[in-house]
Amino acid sequence: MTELTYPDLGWSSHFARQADAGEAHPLRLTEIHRTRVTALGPDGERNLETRQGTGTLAVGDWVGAEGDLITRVFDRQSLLKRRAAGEDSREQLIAANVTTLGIVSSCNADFNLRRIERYLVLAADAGCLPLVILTKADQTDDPDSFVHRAERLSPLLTAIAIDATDPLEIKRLHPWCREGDTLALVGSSGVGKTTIRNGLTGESAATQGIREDDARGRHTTTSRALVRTEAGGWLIDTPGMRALRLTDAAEGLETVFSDIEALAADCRFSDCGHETEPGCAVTAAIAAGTLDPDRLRRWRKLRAEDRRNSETIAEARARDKGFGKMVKGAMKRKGWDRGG
Ligand SMILES: Nc1nc2c(ncn2[C@@H]2O[C@H](COP(=O)(O)OP(=O)(O)OP(=O)(O)O)[C@@H](O)[C@H]2O)c(=O)[nH]1
Ligand SMILES: [Mg+2]
Repeated sequence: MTELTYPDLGWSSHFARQADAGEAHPLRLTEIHRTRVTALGPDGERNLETRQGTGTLAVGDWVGAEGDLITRVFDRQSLLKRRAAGEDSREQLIAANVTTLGIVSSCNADFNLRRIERYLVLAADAGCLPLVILTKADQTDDPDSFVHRAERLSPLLTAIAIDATDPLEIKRLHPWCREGDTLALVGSSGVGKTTIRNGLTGESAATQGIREDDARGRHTTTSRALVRTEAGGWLIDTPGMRALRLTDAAEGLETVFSDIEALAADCRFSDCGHETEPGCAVTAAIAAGTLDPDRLRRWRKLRAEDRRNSETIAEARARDKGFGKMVKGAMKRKGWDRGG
């Protein structure tokens, strides 16, 4: 790889302000493994270790290190996180210091407005711009209809339909991955994230054919990685997500559903449930036809989910603490805490 400068790596005044005089050269994390991470600096790639465990680090993070040991993580410009899948209630970091979240879906059965909207909340909450990338435009007669339906979700949203296997069409994504930019790709398995990655970087990372029956792919990419694009910026490819579970996303919800939140502020009662209360501005807007009842339903659902997931984490922590206290108490009663 040719020599990289700090601006090449995405370093900006946001991070420079946090650096101490005489601090060792900061590095950017490109891959995270169970016990070690890979980092990139102007001098090239290095393996680093951490005392805290790698769970609190994200691909795209800027870190300071002494020798091979990470000593600090710079405050992030943006952070994408979700609640882990399955019974696990932990928060999982997806990527850090991302400028644009590329929400990848295809012009086929994968296209789902509710899922895209969920990713919009993720982007707004993380503090990055959303870009909807609709692949497999070559497999439909009317890619524009997919673009229009996606863009109707938010006035600030850009959607692009491309054939990701066509190098010329891939170039339309260059404005989002120029020098200093970091574009992270998320979406279901098989939608073409790695195909876009290969088109933008000139690499040939593994992609896989999808099953014909349900338009869903097998998981081909198994870990996240920060890679340089030919346009000069960075790209983070991620493994396909079966379900995105939001966590602590109240701010993102407020941004994506700002119209409903603004209406709710005009309700007569501050704790209005927008059901049958008198003086409800939300139900009035639905009656007047200015608010889509489906949008209200989606907002309710996401908000309920976010509250449930965010609470679960707090509760899990409280439970852990409670359990710790109980164990300590029992040990004290048995005299085990005095080394007996
Ligand atoms: N015709 C066509 N095929 C595409 C397009 N984008 C991706 N594909 C194909 O779809 C399949 C899956 O693409 P991948 O890039 O592996 O999908 P992915 O999103 O990285 O999947 P995971 O790594 O499992 O999350 C491959 O066979 C690609 O060649 C497109 O725009 N048009
Ligand atoms: Mg992939």
